[in-house]
Amino acid sequence: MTLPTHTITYKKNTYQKGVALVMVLIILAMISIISVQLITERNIQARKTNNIILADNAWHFARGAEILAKVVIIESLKNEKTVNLSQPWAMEGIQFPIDGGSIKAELKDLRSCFNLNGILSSEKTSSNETPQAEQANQPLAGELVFIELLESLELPDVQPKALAATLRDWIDEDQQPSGFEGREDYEYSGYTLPYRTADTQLGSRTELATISGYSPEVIELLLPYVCVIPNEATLILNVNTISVEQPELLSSFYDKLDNAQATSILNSRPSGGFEESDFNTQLPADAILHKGAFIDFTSSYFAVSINVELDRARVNLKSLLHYQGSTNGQEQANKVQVIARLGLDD
Ligand SMILES: [Ca+2]
Repeated sequence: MTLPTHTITYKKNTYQKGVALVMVLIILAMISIISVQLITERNIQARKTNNIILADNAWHFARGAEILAKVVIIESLKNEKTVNLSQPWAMEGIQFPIDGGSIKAELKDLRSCFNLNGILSSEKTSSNETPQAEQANQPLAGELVFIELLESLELPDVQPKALAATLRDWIDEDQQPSGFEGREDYEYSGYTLPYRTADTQLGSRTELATISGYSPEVIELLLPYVCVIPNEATLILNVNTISVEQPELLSSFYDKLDNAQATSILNSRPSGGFEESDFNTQLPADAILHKGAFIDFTSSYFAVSINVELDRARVNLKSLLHYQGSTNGQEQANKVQVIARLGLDD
C-alpha cells in the first residue's frame, strides 16, 4: 500500500521543525551556561584582584604603624634617664580607625623578659662569644638563671635542668652535649624526620618547638616570660618594665630574693622608674645578683606587635626594633632600626 504523498510531506516537515526547535533550545542553553561561567570567572578574578589590593594596602598600613612606633620610641625616650612603663611608648591597646578597618599596635620592652639567647651568658666569656669546648659540661651563668626561672614558675612535668641543657646545646656552636641531659645532632638525627641543631643563636621563639623537651604545653606556659633578641647573648633585665604579674623574672636573677620580695620591689617603683641608687636600697641586704646576669634601668630593644584589619584583609606583623639614642640626658642623634620582622607569635 502506498500512502498519499501530501501526508508524508506533512509529517517530514513537522519532524524537521521539532529537531530545529530542540537544536535552538540546546544552543540557547549552552550560551546561557557559557555566559554564567564567564560572569562567574570575571567575578572571581575581580575578587582576587580586590583581595590583592586590600592585602597590599593592609601591608602598607602595617609598615606605616611600624614607622609610627619608631617615632613614638624616639619621642618617648628623648632626654629620659630611664625606660619605664609610664612613658607614651608603653601605652596598651592603642587602636587607630582607618577607612574599612582598624590598626592595633603595642610595644614591648625586650629587656622585660628573659632573652633566650642570654643562656650563653657566661662570667668567663664576653656576651657574644660561644663557650669554649672545655666549658661544655659546666652550666653557664645564663643556664643557671634560666633553671632558676623555670623552677620559680613551677611548670608541671618540666625538668628545668634538661630544658636549659637542650636549649644551650641547640644554640652553642659545638657538638659536645652539655652533660647527661644535653642533646646535640646525634639526638635529632635519630628522629623519624631527622634534622640537626641550629648551633647558632635563636632568631625567633618558635624555634623552641624544635628543641628536645619543649612540648606545646611547656612553650605555651613559657612564652609570656621569654623573648629572643637576635644576635644578642646578654642577660639583662630592665627592672622598670617587668610586669608586676611576673616577679619570677626578677627573683630568678638573684640569689636570696623570693617572688614576694620581688613583687614588693616592683610595686614600689616610682612613676619615673628606678635609677640604680634607688633600686639598690630596695634590695634585701643578702640578695646577690647572679654572675652573668645584669639589671638595667633603660633599654635598647623593643618589639612592636601590629594587627591591621582592612575589609577582608588581615596583616599581623611583629617587628623587633633597636633603639640607639640617649637615655642619659645627653644630646645626640636618636634613631631606631628594624632588626627583624616576624609573625605575631614569634
Ligand atoms: Ca650545639
